Amino acid sequence: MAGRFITFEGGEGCGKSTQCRRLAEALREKGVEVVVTREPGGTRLAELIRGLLKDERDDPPCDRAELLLFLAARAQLVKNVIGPALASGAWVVSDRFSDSTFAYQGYGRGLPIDILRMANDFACGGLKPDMTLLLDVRPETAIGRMRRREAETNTSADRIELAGAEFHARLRAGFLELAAAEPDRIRVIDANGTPDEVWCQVRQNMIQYNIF
Ligand code: T5A
Repeated sequence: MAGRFITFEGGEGCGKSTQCRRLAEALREKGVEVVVTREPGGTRLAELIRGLLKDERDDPPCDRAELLLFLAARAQLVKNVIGPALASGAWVVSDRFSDSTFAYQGYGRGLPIDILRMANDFACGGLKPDMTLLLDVRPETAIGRMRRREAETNTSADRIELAGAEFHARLRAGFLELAAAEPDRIRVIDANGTPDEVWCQVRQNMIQYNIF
């Protein structure tokens, strides 16, 4: 079977990483070769860029610098990891990809979407996911999960997580608008429930690939 490129998207605390892991495990149990990655990150250079983007010290990147850093990380990830994996017939499951740029830097930061699309196409050579699972959660659900995780892991919110309620509301609306524009590719999943409830919906969306 040909490789597929599946991405998970959503706002903070929506549970993407949890469902990425679960999908990868389930695919491997079915004998599918799977490469799991995340954005920003997934290569040595992209992980270094991730560190720069999350740096909490003074002189945070301005909106355009932030965009270009995300795109540089993506260009490297596509060239060195995602492209070769798909070419070899493996499935790629990615925690975030281009739709995060449109939502965060476009709807969130207010950079023009047409420029983002052009720059993003240049960065990733026009590569698009076969399917994107958008995990949609109510703001109060997301905040509750993030606070719980901070308490459990003794960490604090990062620069982007702290961007404020209005920013996060624009993000959520932006993601839903992206999904409405491409309903075949972007599937909206109600991610307010338990991990098992969310997984049922993820699995349901995989049915078209005749895997489960
Ligand atoms: N970004 C990224 C941009 O601005 N532009 C871009 O182009 C790209 C690619 C990445 C940041 O960069 C921004 C977006 C982000 O702000 P990150 O650290 O990778 O930073 O952050 P996130 O991608 O937001 O990932 P998180 O790990 O913070 O959140 P997840 O992956 O959504 O959630 P997950 O699975 O780790 O779960 C969070 C907590 O909730 C629990 C988990 O156990 C965990 O404690 N949980 C649930 N609890 C109850 N019910 C469920 N269904 C649960 N699912 C998970």
